[in-house]
Amino acid sequence: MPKILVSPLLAALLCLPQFASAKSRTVSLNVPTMDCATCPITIKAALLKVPGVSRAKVSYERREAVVVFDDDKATVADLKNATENAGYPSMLKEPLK
Ligand SMILES: [Cu+2]
Repeated sequence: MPKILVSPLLAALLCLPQFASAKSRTVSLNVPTMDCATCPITIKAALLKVPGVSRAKVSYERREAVVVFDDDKATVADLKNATENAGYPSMLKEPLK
């Protein structure tokens, strides 16, 4: 096998078990009480502290937080608790596929 092909293939194989074991889920939360452009920073930090959350994209314009998390480690209730404890109650908007 040409050497140039070996390392990407090896990297892909090494990464596979992680992707296979984590059930990644994406949800969208309504966060209606955001009232300025720095609110999303607070909310994002709170969400990223929840174990299992890998990504959080918070939009002030849309009053929305899109969160990617591991279904085995976190629940939607955990995410809602996190935003609420940061001062921003939220509710599940819609399950994204
Ligand atoms: Cu604010």
